[in-house]
Amino acid sequence: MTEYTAPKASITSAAFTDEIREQLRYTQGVTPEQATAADVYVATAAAVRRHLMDAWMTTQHDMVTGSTKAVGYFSAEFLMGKQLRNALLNAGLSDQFDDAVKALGCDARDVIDAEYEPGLGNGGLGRLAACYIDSLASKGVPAFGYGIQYRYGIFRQEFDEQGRQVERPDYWLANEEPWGHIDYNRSQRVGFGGVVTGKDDVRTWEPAWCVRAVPVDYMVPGYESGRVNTLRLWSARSYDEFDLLTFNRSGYLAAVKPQVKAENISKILYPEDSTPQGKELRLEQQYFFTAASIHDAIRVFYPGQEHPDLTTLPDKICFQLNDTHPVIGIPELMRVMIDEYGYDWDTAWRTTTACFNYTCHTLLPEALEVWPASLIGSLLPRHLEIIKEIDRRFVAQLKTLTDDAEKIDRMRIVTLAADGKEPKVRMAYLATAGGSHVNGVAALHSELLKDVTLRDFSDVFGDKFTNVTNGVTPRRFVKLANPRLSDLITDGLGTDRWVSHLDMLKELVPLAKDDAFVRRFAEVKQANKVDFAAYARREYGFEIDPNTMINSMVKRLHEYKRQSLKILAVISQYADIKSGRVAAEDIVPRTVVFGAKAAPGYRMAKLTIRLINNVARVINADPDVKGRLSVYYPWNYNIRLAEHLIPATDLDEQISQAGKEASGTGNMKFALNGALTVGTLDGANVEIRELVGPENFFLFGMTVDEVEALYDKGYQPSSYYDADPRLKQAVDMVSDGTFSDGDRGVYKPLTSDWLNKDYFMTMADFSAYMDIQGEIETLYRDPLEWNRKALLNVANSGYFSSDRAIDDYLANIWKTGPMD
Ligand code: 26Q
Repeated sequence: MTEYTAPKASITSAAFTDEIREQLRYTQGVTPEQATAADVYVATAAAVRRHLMDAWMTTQHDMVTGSTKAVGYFSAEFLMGKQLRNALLNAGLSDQFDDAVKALGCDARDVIDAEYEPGLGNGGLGRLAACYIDSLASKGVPAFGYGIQYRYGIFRQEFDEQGRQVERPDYWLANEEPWGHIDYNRSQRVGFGGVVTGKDDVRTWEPAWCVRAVPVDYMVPGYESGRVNTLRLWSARSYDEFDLLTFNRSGYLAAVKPQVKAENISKILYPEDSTPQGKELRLEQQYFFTAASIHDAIRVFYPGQEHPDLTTLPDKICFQLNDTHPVIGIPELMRVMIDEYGYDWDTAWRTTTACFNYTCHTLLPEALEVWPASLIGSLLPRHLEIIKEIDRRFVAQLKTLTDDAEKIDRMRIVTLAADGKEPKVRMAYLATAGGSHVNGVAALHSELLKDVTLRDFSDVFGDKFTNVTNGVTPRRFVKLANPRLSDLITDGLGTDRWVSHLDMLKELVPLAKDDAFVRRFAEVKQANKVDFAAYARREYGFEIDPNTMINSMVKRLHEYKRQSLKILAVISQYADIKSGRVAAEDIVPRTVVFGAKAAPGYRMAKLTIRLINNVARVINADPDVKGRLSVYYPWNYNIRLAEHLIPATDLDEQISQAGKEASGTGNMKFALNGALTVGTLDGANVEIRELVGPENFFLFGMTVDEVEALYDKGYQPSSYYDADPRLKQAVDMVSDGTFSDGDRGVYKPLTSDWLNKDYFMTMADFSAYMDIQGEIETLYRDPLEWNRKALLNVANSGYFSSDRAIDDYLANIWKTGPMD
């Protein structure tokens, strides 16, 4: 495959400044003198879009007329982060922008800050989708991202006086949003409810109500590829079809009710990130965006054709299902082909299974999506019929392959109505049966998927299963977030090609022997820490000492991720100093930074947040530990905070219970930015450790097998509490009111869970976790050696580029590549 590179935007700073001025004047209607930073932001965004427009149109044209198969990445979440810097970088306009804002008399930072961060995702899965569409565009692969333009993104997190999480609505569209282009002329009709009529072979679905799906298009510019793909996010609108009868009879409010119902569909992102709740609205969202997207793909690839040959669809586009959220797309494509275009079942099934592939992001059984058949039946009656028929044929197929009746029952897509339980539809099974490939997101995870979660399926359809280890985009998370490190890398390698060929970082390995280079690396880290301290002061009012070890744990708050383990270790170290067992001068000064949102209904997670905040309050106010140990919990962890914190971090925490974190992607971002990891053998940690070298990774804790064995043996968390006085003291301090102004009741649910249930075995791993701290401190006392190892983490983490992950998808799943 040849690399297509369009000429870089060659425009002078003066010309770009004029373009911004023109946008200010003719779009915003303000003079440069009147313009605020927010005005300049909007004008710059418009100017950048204008620059990308030709490449965008060429890309779309080439995609439709060319012979390269495209990718449709279906995801309920795209956690994009702010767009301006990234768009400038990929449009080749970064320097021009810096000059232009100066010429316009404003501060680049104010302009960047004026953009409100879109939070259309919960965490890892949503951010992964954003990284992947960046890589697809950067490789010149024809691709669409398809999702939902929620009106309210992930909630804004605040903390109250008690340290409790408070959720505030995130109305990100309150101000002008210059990136999305609403295309009313390419809307799609999506139906819901109603009845199905007709004979067996000709069925007609008459929906009871319809929603208008309006696409909002975002340009996705590739880095140095000259290509600009599309992220198409659907917004739900109502058709202005007032039922006049209703209008006359029950008045205006009743008449606008359907409007409200329609527009509700894309109103809010569900803030649960792993325990799906069977909410009707959630299913409506899923069907809404997948149906609109499938129809859109047909419109795009068969323009103006009344009788398209849909059997060629798999040659034109394949659909990647980002977890089970878009799986309802499988019966939808079946329905479209059979009911709308008259294909027979077998043809429709061949086409559908050739189009779809499914990525699983979990191992937690409770996170596998399951819908009551009755709910699907009332919302999507035709789809339920089709799902049942898929299930019927699937069971028949299984009977030809195995005699094991129990196994067949276990594999049913629609569960049998047994023991008074109503039938349910298992979306992961539907995805596995209805697509060509199933992949996990890290080597260990993919193995466990085959061996545990989808074991029966891998026995029967072993060929479908594969692994694609996650990756992150080096553009946003290294080049933009860490300009100092980027310059050092470019200097070390003598080229900046690494930004799109991240495996080149390997060539830094020899430089880890060069003390002078390691010192330069250390200076970069130190400067980033100073920057972060300033940022934390400005944004949060924190006084962080950049001369301490910055030790970060940022991710969603979940029991399996074990923020509890970290906070107990912090408490234990605090207790060591308070009791005089350890002299404050003898510990390595450390600043622990947490960042995490909890699902609003997740009681244990929210109580953990409260605990962390109160531990921070007590420790930071205690003169006995001042300058030695401090804890900060900046609220509302988001992409922007990640971009500031990650480059400044010395030590990253990846301490989930082995076998629970599918992959993790924060771990990759930290390693690429020269943090060392303390972690368990879980998710992608396993591969990070192998690649950076076991000597450059702080490993602790039980393995998957040891965890299993302990469950089997009968796990008793209190025995660990009894056996390790450090653990006992830490837990007791949580119980005795030290962190709740003497109130012994507040954390009872937490402490009693730790001692009696502790499903994720925090107690069992505590001692090992404490023991590794000694090693961490010893190494940190030797800055040259610490930084040498940190540099080796950078040098050996090139594999974790999302460009490599996309190469794997292209080669093993999608079987396509860059456009000619
Ligand atoms: C489903 C149904 C109803 C409501 C919510 C949901 C829902 C929403 C989001 C379920 C799961 C999610 C998100 C899951 C997620 O982010 N998983 C993470 O994916 C990362 C990318 O692969 C991995 O690195 C993480 O290990 C995994 O936890």
